[in-house]
Amino acid sequence: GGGNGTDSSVLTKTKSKTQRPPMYKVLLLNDDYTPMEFVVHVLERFFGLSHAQSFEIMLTVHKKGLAVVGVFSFEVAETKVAQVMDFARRHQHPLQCTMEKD
Ligand code: NFA
Repeated sequence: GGGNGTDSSVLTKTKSKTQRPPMYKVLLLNDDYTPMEFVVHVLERFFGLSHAQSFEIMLTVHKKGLAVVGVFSFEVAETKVAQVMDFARRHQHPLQCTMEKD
């Protein structure tokens, strides 16, 4: 049978895979009202991206409707989503940020 047992005539190896934590994509969603400069600022501030990278991702969100901003562990992704949502809410912008399993 399977594994490394002695119960069958055909021996198959059981590959021991090192366990990695599941990763989560953080997504930014387009809307009609949040200023482009605000989105660029969010990307620089909470994702440590350069101004050029931030501008590029902002334009992708604007044109395609959404973009992946980064891929993180569950805890880090959750924190980034909460930070962005809170910052947008405090500035009264409808910007939406969410996460999904990679
Ligand atoms: N679509 C927004 C605008 O035209 C800009 C924007 C980009 C909003 C990315 C949200 C995310 N002002």
